Amino acid sequence: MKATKKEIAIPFSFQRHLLSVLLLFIISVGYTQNLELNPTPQISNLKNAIAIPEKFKIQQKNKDDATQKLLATYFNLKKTAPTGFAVNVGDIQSKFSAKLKKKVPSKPESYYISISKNEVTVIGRDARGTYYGVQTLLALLQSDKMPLGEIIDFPDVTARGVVEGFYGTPWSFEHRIRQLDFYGSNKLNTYIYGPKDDPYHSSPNWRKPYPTNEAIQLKKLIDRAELNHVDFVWAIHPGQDIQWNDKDRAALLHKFGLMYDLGIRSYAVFFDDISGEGTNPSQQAQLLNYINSEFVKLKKDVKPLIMCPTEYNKSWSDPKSNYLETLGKELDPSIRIMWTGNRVVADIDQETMKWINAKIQREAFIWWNFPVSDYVRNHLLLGPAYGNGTDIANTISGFVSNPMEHAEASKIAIYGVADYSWNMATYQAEKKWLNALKVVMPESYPALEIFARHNSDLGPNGHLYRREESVIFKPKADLFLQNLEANQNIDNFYIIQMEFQAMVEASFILLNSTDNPVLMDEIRPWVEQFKLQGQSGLAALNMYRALQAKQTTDFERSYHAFESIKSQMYAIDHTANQNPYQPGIKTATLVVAPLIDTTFAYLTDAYNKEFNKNLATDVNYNPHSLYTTIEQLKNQQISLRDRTLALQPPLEVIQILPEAYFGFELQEATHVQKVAYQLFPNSVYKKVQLEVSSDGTKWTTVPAEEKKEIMQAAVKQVIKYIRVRNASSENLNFKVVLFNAEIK
Ligand code: 14T
Repeated sequence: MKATKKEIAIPFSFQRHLLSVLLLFIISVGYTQNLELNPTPQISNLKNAIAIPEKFKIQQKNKDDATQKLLATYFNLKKTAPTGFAVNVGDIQSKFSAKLKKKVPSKPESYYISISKNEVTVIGRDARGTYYGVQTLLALLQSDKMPLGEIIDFPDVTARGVVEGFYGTPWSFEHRIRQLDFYGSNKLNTYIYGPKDDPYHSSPNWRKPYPTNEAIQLKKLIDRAELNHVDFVWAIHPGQDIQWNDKDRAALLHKFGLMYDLGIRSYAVFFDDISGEGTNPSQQAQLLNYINSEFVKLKKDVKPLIMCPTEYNKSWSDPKSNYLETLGKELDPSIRIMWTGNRVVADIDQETMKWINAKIQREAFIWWNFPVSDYVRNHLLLGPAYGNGTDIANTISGFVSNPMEHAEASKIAIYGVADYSWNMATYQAEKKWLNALKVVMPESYPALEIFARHNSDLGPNGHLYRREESVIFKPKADLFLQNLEANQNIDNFYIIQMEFQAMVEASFILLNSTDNPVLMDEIRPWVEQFKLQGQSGLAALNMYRALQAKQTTDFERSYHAFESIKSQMYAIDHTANQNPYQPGIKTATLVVAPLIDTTFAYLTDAYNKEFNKNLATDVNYNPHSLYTTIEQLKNQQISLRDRTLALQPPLEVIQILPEAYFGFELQEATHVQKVAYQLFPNSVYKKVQLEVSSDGTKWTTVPAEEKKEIMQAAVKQVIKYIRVRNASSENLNFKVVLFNAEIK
């Protein structure tokens, strides 16, 4: 149990009663469970519920503005009743009995609550602890009954929250406001503002002040963060063009000063995703130490600096460079260093932490790249937040989640992160996930559950990160296919049918729901797609029934219905969410989609054989493949849209050795019309060649012309292979921005 942890000073009186508390804890678990407190309190010893009091006598000892406003959302503070249920709120400096004060853990942000028949007392270790105590009290008041007893609570991890650090459309002002409120009520204390697409965060405009309108908006967010006791960490990303000189040093300090005037009291400097001079660890350390001594320390009210290193994950850390060791040695020990784990996208365990902490000589600040979807933008990641060790609390200085550009949908994962980082040992991913669904959709959560259960995996991707999906349904789908393909009786036909029906019904319910329109605005095209997908499943099952009964008319009707549904799905995939990276709308890709497509192909084939027909067995199938020698590209997806075959471009810089290449292998020799590719920087155009071949051995160079940074070539040949090859003798580093071929 938590009370035995040695780094937390537990009051002596409490230790004496450890055993009885343990017993009470076990007895009260059944009760506290339906309270759905998030995060789960460390020690809650609650029993004997009373009716929720109606008249409150507020005895204010609290001076914190945020807590005051929070109390005012529930209690009438202006006109408190002379008698009634007494509410005593204050921090450890306030007037409370020594006996009660002793119960407050010594850890920052901790609080103690005692509830009796006549009164409740909330004492915080500090202002934030008091605020959290009141959040817990208000959550208790939301339930049907008010429990009696006590709660002793404190966070496991110092900094807990979210880093808005993804590529793509940054969150809107309204979304950020909703997020900050959500963090407050779930005891998350950190919001790191670092959207890759804010020009004033990154090169070259990091030096400039925000224009007035942007500054006004930011100020409002900063105030909102304060109201929620969230540290608004403003991040700067100067590495791509920073000069290691006094001028840029001053520019950085100046920008920090401007942000200070807007109300910022926490800062981060990101050196991720850069190349060149900016990556030098000694220079980075010098600059940060300078900011630390000339700004952070002088201001007194500024929190410790956070930095994101260039080598921010193990797979990118070059053993020869000594980059991380240099930071470890040279960076002031008060500066926090971020880490994403063994890979760019990874879950964190003890091993991960041992490795990195030894190198950087401090506890790494975890940047968890979940549920971020900027490298699989056609998917929604709505599953539970699982996979991180529940034994790493003492080895990290922070834990923040990098979310999806869909802010509201990201709350499902963030809710779990709030619990995980507050109380790791008791964290149950699945249980918290179910609660989260209720929180984001208080009415339609059963429908959301069906949708979310089937929309959690990312599909194959360059980061090799996958999530479980359709877990309960998978064995049923497997059994169905096994029986189908063995030509055996399908015992669980109705179970499969019910699932497809549930998909359709859940979609209708969601599309008509009003309990979270903000969420629906984000996920609507995926729900539309999911509805059609369920309907396509039902059509496939009808094909099965018709084939069994040898009803050819019915079979062909269902077959054509299936085709028509697929063509509607194709239309959605080609109109909604048309970003240049992973355009389109994909749903239930891990289990449900293959089940439906395999069933359809199998049945059509069987029908063709039995009735001597020639119906097509695949719909929307892309027969072409990626053709490359470059490891970093091998897991990249390719798409066929209308007649254009396209490589879905990765975000990162690709290393390409002499003679290495990337391109397409077409299913058969095909008439290729136009090819276009864009690489960054453009200077590499001189060093690569566009080539085509009909057998993969004899290659012909195709001349290409640069138009608006894009290389374009008219091929007009029947060929099977097409590629861009490094024709120089150098190792090239570039980003593939675009590569596509128009085929007949
Ligand atoms: F800074 C980091 F810790 C980090 O993870 N940076 C980015 C992040 O902004 C992005 O959302 C995330 C998921 O795509 O991964 C990092 O992005 C990349 C990934 C790459 F492979 C940036 C450059 C890359 F080469």
